[in-house]
Amino acid sequence: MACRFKTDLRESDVTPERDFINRRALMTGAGAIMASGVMGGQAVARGKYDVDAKPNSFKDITSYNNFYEFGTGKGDPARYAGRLTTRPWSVRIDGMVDKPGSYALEDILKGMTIEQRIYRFRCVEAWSMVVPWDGFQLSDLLSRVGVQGGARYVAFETLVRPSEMPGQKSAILDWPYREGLRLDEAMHPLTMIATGIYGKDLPNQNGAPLRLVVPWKYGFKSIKSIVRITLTDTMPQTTWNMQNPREYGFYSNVNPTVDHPRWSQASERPIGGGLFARRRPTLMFNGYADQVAGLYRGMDLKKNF
Ligand SMILES: Nc1nc2c(c(=O)[nH]1)N[C@H]1C(S)=C(S)[C@@H](COP(=O)(O)O)O[C@H]1N2
Ligand SMILES: [Mo]
Repeated sequence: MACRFKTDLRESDVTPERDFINRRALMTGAGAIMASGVMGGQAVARGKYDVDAKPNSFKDITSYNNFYEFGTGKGDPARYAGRLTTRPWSVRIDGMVDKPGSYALEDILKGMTIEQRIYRFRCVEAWSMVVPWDGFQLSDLLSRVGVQGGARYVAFETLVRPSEMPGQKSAILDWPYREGLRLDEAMHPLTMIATGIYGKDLPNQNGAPLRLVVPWKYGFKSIKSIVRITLTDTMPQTTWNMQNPREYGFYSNVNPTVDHPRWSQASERPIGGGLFARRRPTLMFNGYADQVAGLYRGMDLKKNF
């Protein structure tokens, strides 16, 4: 079973205490999940994009969530998302692509290498978590459907199903939840479609069966339970920008020097350390500046917030 990071391995990267990191690979066809031979067992390799921080517990990651389709409270998704039917699931991929269509999740996963990455995930309300996501690069999927020359943006939409998503019975947001990326952001190797956490299928409250993860942007860019991906030549509408354009821009890069109108974004509270845990300074691009600053060279990030 091929593992993308095989060539990145060094002896010094192998840390036995991280044995929960069983890199997974999806078996073609059957959809069975198998730990990759190289990485199975006790000693586990670190990935190229692991952050140097202890991951949050599975419990933290799955009990303190934002998913307004299930309510606005942080505990609502864990309480109500269980009723969401996530199989079968398909994603419509359309717009400026060579092979538009409705793709069954099994077909998307077929042949896709599932990698694991330890990402720092930061919410706009100034809390942060470290999550061992499983998933694949969004660029792998986009390359498979063939992005046409004129495409410049990627738009995403979440499922609308009020019968299973009680929050959608109210108009707190204009459903479907929408997000968007510039094409180069979407094609960046850090940009991931997550399908799991800690080697398990993605829990519903975290956006099952597939959600976006953009680790250098605020959490709200990472749209959950995706049913549509559209390639376009115009900047797409995004939920939080539609809701409050003064507070939320299209880019939403983690940027400690740009305050949200109602709160500072210079520091963050790590989840899991208790309510009174020491806040820590927020890093530019959530700590991923070396990898992504180049995407924004020459842009005024105070205007393009
Ligand atoms: N469809 C949908 N996606 C969503 C949201 C939402 O309300 N609906 N909330 C966003 C916000 S504000 C955050 S911080 C993250 C939270 O992800 P997590 O619960 O996995 O930590 O999901 C984002 N994706
Ligand atoms: Mo958020």
